[in-house]
Order: sequence, then structure tokens, then C-alpha cells
Amino acid sequence: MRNQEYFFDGLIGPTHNYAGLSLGNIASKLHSQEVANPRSAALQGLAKMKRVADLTGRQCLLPPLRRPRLEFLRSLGFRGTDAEVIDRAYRYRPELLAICYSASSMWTANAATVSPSVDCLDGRLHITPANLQSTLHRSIEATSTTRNLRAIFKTEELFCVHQPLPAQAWFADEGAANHTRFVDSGQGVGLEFFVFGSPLDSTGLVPRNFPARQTQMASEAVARRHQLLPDRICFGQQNPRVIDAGVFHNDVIAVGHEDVLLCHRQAFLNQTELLDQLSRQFENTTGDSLRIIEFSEAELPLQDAVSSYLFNSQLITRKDGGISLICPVECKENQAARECVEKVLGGKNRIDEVIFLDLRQSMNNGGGPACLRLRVVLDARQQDSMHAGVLLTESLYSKLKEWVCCHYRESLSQDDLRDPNLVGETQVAIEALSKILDLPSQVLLDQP
Ligand code: SUG
Repeated sequence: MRNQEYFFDGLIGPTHNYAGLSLGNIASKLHSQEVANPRSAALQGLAKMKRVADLTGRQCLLPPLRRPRLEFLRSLGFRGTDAEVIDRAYRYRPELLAICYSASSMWTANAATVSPSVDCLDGRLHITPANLQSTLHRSIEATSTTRNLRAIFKTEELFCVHQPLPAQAWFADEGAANHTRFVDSGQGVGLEFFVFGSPLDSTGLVPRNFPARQTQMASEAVARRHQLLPDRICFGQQNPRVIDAGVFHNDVIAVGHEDVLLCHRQAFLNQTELLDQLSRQFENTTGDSLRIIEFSEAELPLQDAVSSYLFNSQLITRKDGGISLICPVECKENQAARECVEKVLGGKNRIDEVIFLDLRQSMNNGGGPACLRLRVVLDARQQDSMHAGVLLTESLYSKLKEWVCCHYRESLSQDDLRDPNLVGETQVAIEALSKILDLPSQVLLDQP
């Protein structure tokens, strides 16, 4: 069996809410303080997983992280029983309460950067969990994510799950949202493309209004750790202008799959030179040509690219060999984005189908189809040895739907976070999930 790409979606957790925590993420700001519907969020996410499972047979999931993290509030000086800690945080610093309740681990494109074993010198699959140190609510994901990944990819002879990079500004790392692997359809050796927003050169161009969440230093360290060959890696810088327009991760403005790169013409700094270099390296690595589909400002204004999330669509190779483009339904509603989709379908490439999905609950926090999945290319032995309980089968899908309907609320406002009952509710849900996924409850509950 050859190498195959698996999709690990984040199962959306029971405390999904809109707290407006992400500076530079326009949807998060726009929907801040709205009432969320965790149940429909999770069902929307599961429906996407089911669709991809039916088309590929390679859909898996990562469990939600335990929330609330009351130990985070305690470490900041809030004392008393759980109910007292929650009440005090709610009254004095509600933003800290929202942070410890955030369900942001759903966006698994930020969970880690993954290099398949065929690319790595020691022949193991390398995973670097992202430190996510640019935002406080996401920085508390890294340790638990590392633990979950180690529980799923256990065999050390086949997998190397590193520690996250040092949680320090130099090494700000947001995982696969800024990393794309190009490969021929035979899934041989790949070319890994790392994109950063903050360059090493202190005189280099940087965004003015919003933070650049990925540093060059971090991207280089990940490539070194993963033991990638220098001629099979390419580094590029995000255009600082697009970060200021709301492109907080590169996957909001570009998506790559196999030999295709779909991107906006403003996505990168010195785009023409960079894409020439990428094409040359791709040809040297695979012997094939890279197909670049670029949309100009006239075809798709930056603002529409950000609001429709066209470039956050997911590209998947189906069992029959064709490629489907999975777009958020917002791309159907936006005329410019819809016309771009039609051009992609009419172009000379293997993309022959578009699927529009309603992922609004996640989209309203800035998370589209591509944000919700982490790609992991596995060889035959790795497929057999990873934890089988996370592979989405027909039966797992039904169990998870039932689990969501039993444990999730249909509405969650910022005020609801002060309800102490929510702590017990989410704990019971996670305990039940550990049985469904056959993963130890200490891992899912993050206990010693
Ligand atoms: O990090 N939103 C996430 C969205 C992540 C999208 N991922 C990718 N592009 N790969 C973020 O900004 C909002 C949470 C809130 O406001 O409640 C949030 O964290």
C-alpha cells in the first residue's frame, strides 16, 4: 500500500463560543459576544468529516481539549472552589474566563506541522505541535495537543512527536496553517513550503496593524527538526499587506494539494520570484510541473477573499482519483468567489467537483474547511499502527452524532460561561468520548 493522505479534523468541543479573542482575525472580531450553538457547530464539523470519509475513506479526528482550564485561572490568583473561581473571574476579568473555556483546538491546521517519513532523513514521520504563542487562548493548547498526538501516534520507531518550539516571540509557530506540501499524485517525495509573516531580517517588511503569527526562525527550526533536505524545502514570506487585511494565517490566502497551488496574486512578498523558485524546486523534486492558479485583485478583491474564505477550501483526492474542492457555503453566496470556483472547475487540472458546506459556526470564528483539518501522510505500517479508534467509520459517525446530541448545549453566550454546571457537563462529555474513541480518559482529561 502506498503513502496516503489522512485528514485529522478537530472534533468541535462542547464549549464552542464567540469571545473575540483573536486580534487580526476579522470574523472573530465581527462575531464577538454573539450567542454560539455548540451542538450545531459540532454537527456541522461532523457532517464535513462524513462527506470526506465517504469520498476518501481516510478521515480521522482529534478529540477536543478539556475545558475549562480552571488551573489557568488559579495560576493567575483566582482562589476558592470551582464555582468561586468562575464567579470571581467572570466578575473581574471575563476575558480570562473566556480564554480558559475556548474551544479553539477545533482548528487542527494549527495543531502541528507534519512531515511524512518519505521526506525525513531518519525515515520517521515528524510532527511538531505548534506553540501558538501569539494568542493567549491558543497557547494553552500546545501541551495537551502534544499529549493527544503522542497517544495516537505511539510507535516511536515510526513516529517522532517533538515538543513544541520554545514558547517565545522568536519562535511563534502556528503549525500547518503556514505549511504546504507539494507532491506528485504517486505520493513520493514532497516539496515542503514554509510561509512566515515575520522575517529574520529586522529591516524586512512587516504588517502595521495586526500581528504576524509565524516567524521565519520557527519555520526554519521545524524544517531542521524534521530532517528535511535543503533542496526540498522552500521558504516564503506572506505579503504584510494581506496580514493587515485579515489574513492571519497563510491558509486564508493560499491552498496547495499535490501539484496544485491555488492562491491570490497578493498572497506573498515578491510573489513572481517566489513562485518561480517553487516551480523549479517542484520540478527538480518530482519531475512534474506545478500548476499554479492565481486570482488577481480584479477577479477576487482581497476583502472578498477574506470574507468568502475561498482559499481556505479543502482540496481532496477521492477514491476515484479525481479532486474535489470543498468550499464554505459563503463562496456560493459571494459572486466573485463563485466565479473563481467556476474558473477552477473549467481549468486544466484534476479538480472536477465542488462541494459547498455550511460550516458557519466555525466560520464565524475565522475557521473554514482547511482550518478544521490536519493532513498526515502515512505509509502502510503507519496506517496499521496509529490508534484505530480515531478513524471515522459509519459506526463512529453515528456514535459521535448521538454523543453530541446528548452532551452539547444549543446555545452558549459569554454570560453562560459563568454557569458552574458547565464544568461538570463538559467533564462528563469528555469521559464518555474517551470510551467512544478508546483513548485513556487521563489523556483526554489531561490528568497525570
Ligand atoms: O486562531 N479563531 C482561530 C481561527 C483559526 C483558523 N485556523 C486557520 N486559519 N488555520 C484563530 O484566530 C477565535 C476564538 C474566539 O474569538 O472566541 C479563534 O481563536
